[in-house]
Amino acid sequence: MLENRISRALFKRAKEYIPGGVNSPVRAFKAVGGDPLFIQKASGAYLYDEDGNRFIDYINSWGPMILGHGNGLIEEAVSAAIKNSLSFGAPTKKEVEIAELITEMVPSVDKIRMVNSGTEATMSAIRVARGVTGKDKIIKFEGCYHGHGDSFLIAAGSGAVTMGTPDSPGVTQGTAGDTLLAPFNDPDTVKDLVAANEGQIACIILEPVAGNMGCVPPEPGFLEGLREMCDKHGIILIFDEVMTGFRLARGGAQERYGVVPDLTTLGKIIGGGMPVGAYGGKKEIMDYVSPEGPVYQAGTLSGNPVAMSAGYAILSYLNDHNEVYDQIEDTTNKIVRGISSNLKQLNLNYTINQVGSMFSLFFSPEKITDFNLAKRCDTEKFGAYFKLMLDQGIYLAPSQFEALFVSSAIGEAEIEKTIRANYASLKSLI
Ligand code: HOZ
Repeated sequence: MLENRISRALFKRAKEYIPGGVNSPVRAFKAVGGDPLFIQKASGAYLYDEDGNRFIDYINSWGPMILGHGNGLIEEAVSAAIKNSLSFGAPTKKEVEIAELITEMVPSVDKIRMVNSGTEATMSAIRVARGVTGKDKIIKFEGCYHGHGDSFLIAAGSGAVTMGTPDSPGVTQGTAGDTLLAPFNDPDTVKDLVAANEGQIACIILEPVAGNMGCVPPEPGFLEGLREMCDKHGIILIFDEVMTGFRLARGGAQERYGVVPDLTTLGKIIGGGMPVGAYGGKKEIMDYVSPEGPVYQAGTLSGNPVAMSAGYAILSYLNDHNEVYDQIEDTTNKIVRGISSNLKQLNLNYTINQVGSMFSLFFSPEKITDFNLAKRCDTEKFGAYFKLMLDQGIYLAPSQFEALFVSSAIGEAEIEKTIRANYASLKSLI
């Protein structure tokens, strides 16, 4: 059993002053039971909590730490930037350099605007889509999560579904009415929605590989079909690549699947662990953004020099070291193969989804292609599994409805330990 006396005491204090004791809901461990661990530090593949326990990290800050924790390059870049002050609220050279780099790495992006989080990026992107098209409605997919902007908290995945509030109170009916919903991987419903709302739809937004209902890949032809539909009806296609950008390939899911969106939202890896988001796309669309165009969006800390330095350091590294993608995919393949073999040996028929270095073990025998199927998983069993893994030093996302992220710091020893812990955990659940 894990010794977590200090974490428990901190959680008790936190609950007095912070709603639910956390600054982001999934962290409260509500979906898996028990008290959250308070993390003190991390290094390479490992997290260390306040009680001195060590865990192999499969969250990696929900994606950004693709090179593991404490990467020297990023730390050096941040230290150098800090010496020049933490913030200016004025343009900097680093902003130009990172914009040039991103447009090189993600060819669909001609121009990019930096913001502070993925939520800001998606909120701004749909505003631009509405401004450009003069239309109000958007189509989103059930179980996709695009941050906590009002328009997206409808059938939302991630923490919203984990906490049982996929449709959050506080979102007005007017806003909700402009968000049309389709099941992920269901082009026919999208077609029907487009036909029933002809001339009213500004954009279709999706995670090209969903990571917020667990990892759910697009079925063959799904992304291509959306691209065609958008072209035919003058709808802007937005790929939310906050999770997949710079993770599934240098150019994100759009490179991996060869489908080009009009707008892309980014976050997580783009800041190397600092709070950063961004949205970008075709020049003619991005030129609608203020001060070039009429669509307003601004931010005091946008393009913050420290965050830009961290982001530039990690992106330049990834740009020059494409082999990282093969390495983390290979690591993930090994883990997934090990878990599959455990399932076989134990005669269990759970489902594993994987794309590159993202994966999920679903406690369900069904093929998981959408939110409804994901929701049919045995979440109680997942909770028990999560705790058993934690007890053996493996830190998974504390919800069935989140993808796991593999970093390049995970080596053979960690792979073996993870597979062994998975076997023991699954066995004790039978
Ligand atoms: N919404 C994030 C995962 N999809 C969780 C972020 C966090 O709790 O840090």
